Amino acid sequence: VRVTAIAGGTGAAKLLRGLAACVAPGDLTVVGNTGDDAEIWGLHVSPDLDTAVYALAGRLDARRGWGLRDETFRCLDGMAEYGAETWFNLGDRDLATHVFRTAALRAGQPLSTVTQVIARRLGVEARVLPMSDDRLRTRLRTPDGWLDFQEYFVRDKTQVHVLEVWYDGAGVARPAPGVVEAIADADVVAVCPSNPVTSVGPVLAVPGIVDALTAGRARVVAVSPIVGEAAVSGPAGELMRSRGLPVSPLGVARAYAPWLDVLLVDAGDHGLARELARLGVTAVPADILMTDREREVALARRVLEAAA
Ligand code: FO1
Repeated sequence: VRVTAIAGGTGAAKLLRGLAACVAPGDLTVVGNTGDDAEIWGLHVSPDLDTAVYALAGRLDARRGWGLRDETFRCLDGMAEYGAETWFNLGDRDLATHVFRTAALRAGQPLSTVTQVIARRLGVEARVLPMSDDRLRTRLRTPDGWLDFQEYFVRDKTQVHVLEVWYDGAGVARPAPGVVEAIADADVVAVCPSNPVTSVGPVLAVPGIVDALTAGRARVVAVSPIVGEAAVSGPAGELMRSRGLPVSPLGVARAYAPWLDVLLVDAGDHGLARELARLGVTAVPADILMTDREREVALARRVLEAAA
């Protein structure tokens, strides 16, 4: 079974680990969000690509859900001594990834190539692709003006009111090489339980990706990042509201409806099955919280079964 996963950050990492346990490595492709990418200290940081790669390499810090296990932050301390901004916590070993990536990008390599090199060097056999090699940035309008995603998420800890979300560069971005093919040739497209607005939204904003999802023969299965009327983690609720979407699995289905076949929902939300069916989406109850490794694998299996 060929599986292509559309992935954002922390929630995605868990399902990706589960999928990697169920699918032959050559049959798993990850299409990662780059709307969260940021320039920190002059370095190109791709948080969601790195989260996917570190998770698949078995090196993700489990408690934080980002960065590397057994990390140290001595460079960060040094930057603080120089009075640099240190709200974005770059670990020492993680820095090597950003230095390596930035140098390759400056030498003219596309992000997709350097991502693949990083993944291979860390022993990841699945293919990890950025959604695009072109610059696309998620920006958020607040009463005090526009913020980059990481300013909103990390620096301001999401404690600002969001009026609008904008994908800067989406009009001209092209899917990275292999992305459209990975969707078109997949048997299953898994949409990870990531924020529909700031993790999956930027991927869908790249012209050509929704067309590939709509035209493809794959069964498209999403895992709801919402249980009841709240996000499992992060600001998905507030951001869905800013888009006029109900904060419920129904809102997730509405965001994905034209091409979504199946939505895995918490058992307590299965009462929404009829309304979901009206959107053309089949609700499948599942244990979607992935609180341990066995549940990650069990949920991945459920995704594959639901697709079959
Ligand atoms: N998230 C935080 O909440 N605080 C941080 O200081 C932080 C640093 C960081 C460094 C590298 C990296 O790859 C990710 C990092 N993240 C941090 C996570 C990141 O903001 C989020 O994973 C995503 O952008 C949302 O999916």
